[in-house]
Amino acid sequence: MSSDSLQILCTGDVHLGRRPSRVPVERDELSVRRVWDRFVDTALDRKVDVAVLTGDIVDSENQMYEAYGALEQGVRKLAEGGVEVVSVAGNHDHSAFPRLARSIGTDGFHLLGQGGTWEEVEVSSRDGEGSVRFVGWSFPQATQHSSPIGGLELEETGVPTVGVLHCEAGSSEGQYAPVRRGALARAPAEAWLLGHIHAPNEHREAGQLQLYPGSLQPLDPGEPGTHGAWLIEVGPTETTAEQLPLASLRYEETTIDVSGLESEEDTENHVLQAIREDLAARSEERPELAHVAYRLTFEGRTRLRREIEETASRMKGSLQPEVDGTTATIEDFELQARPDYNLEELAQGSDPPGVLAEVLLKIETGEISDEDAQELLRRASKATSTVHESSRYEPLRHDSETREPPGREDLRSMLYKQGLLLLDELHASRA
Ligand SMILES: [Mn+2]
Repeated sequence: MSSDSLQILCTGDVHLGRRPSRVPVERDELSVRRVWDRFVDTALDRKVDVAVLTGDIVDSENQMYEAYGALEQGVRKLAEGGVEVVSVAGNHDHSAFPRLARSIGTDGFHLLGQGGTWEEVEVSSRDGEGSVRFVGWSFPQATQHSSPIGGLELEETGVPTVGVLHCEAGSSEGQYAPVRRGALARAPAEAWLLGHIHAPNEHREAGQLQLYPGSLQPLDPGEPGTHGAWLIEVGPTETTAEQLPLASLRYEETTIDVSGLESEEDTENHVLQAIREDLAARSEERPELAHVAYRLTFEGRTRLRREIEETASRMKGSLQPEVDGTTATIEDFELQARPDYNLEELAQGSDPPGVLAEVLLKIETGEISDEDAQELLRRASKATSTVHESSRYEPLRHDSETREPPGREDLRSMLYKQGLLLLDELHASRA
């Protein structure tokens, strides 16, 4: 590190108080708290100049002395160890952070932009050779429907500048501080360190770094891949970012080809071997990884679809192999493997399997001008809409992923899969 650059360790969306879903609950090393402690120790060990927290460090309000205590302890430890802490509040911890600011005071801890205003602070490197200006804005309440960037007035001073903000970058509307990337890029700043989106994303807009560090520990299967903190170096000519994979957990999506399998036992061995091989590679690459939760997709052609379904269901509940200290579970699976019989041949017959095969071919090829296929889609659409509109599932309609009922393509794929399972049944009962 050159003497006039400044090192930052950055994280956001830690959600202290939440538990990662669909992993063994008794495993303490998978808790968010443990990885937060690792973040604090890493900042101290590496003697970084600043720790930046981009919001949602605590999961939610009026809860959990435990979660708040972990935040307070970590921040104190950093400040006392000579690491300046620069933070903003997110939608989840809009009141936890101001409370922390009141209890810790300002020495070494900077909560920027309380009450939804913009605020600056200049921090020097440990050796006093370099300094960086931080500018940030905090959520004043749990939602913010307009872009906060309009209120930012930032003078150019010649000091490298880093913006810190919890927001939905790249959105023009939303309830969590929607901000256009172009608007961020127009601010005279070398980099933006952002929070709210849990997927890590190192984006450059017009040469400006716009970094989402992502959740520190992944919290559910929707957060696959490598997670951890980010090391940022702000130098006189460039700003670099590097991910430090501190997470003890990984959600992984893996495809397994089941073509050519002969028996149920074969299936179990094949799945186990695929997982052990993947696990060995990941464990060697990252010895501190404690657990991988796999979501398996079975592909290929096989006559063992029913057997694979049963075997995988059984393994999902019980399997827990270990390789070099890293354990694994099957969190879920999807059977996309196709039967090994020939639908075209079957469709020649006029018996029930023949009629069903004919309909499946039409659904598969998308030949939905056919009247029977149309009628099927209509009925499927009606059935799923009824469920979707049920008051019981009302909360799901607030989520962008489940706001709309299944579309035509989803329905077609659902019908196709169900049809194949029905065909398997017909075959089995005939054999
Ligand atoms: Mn958030």
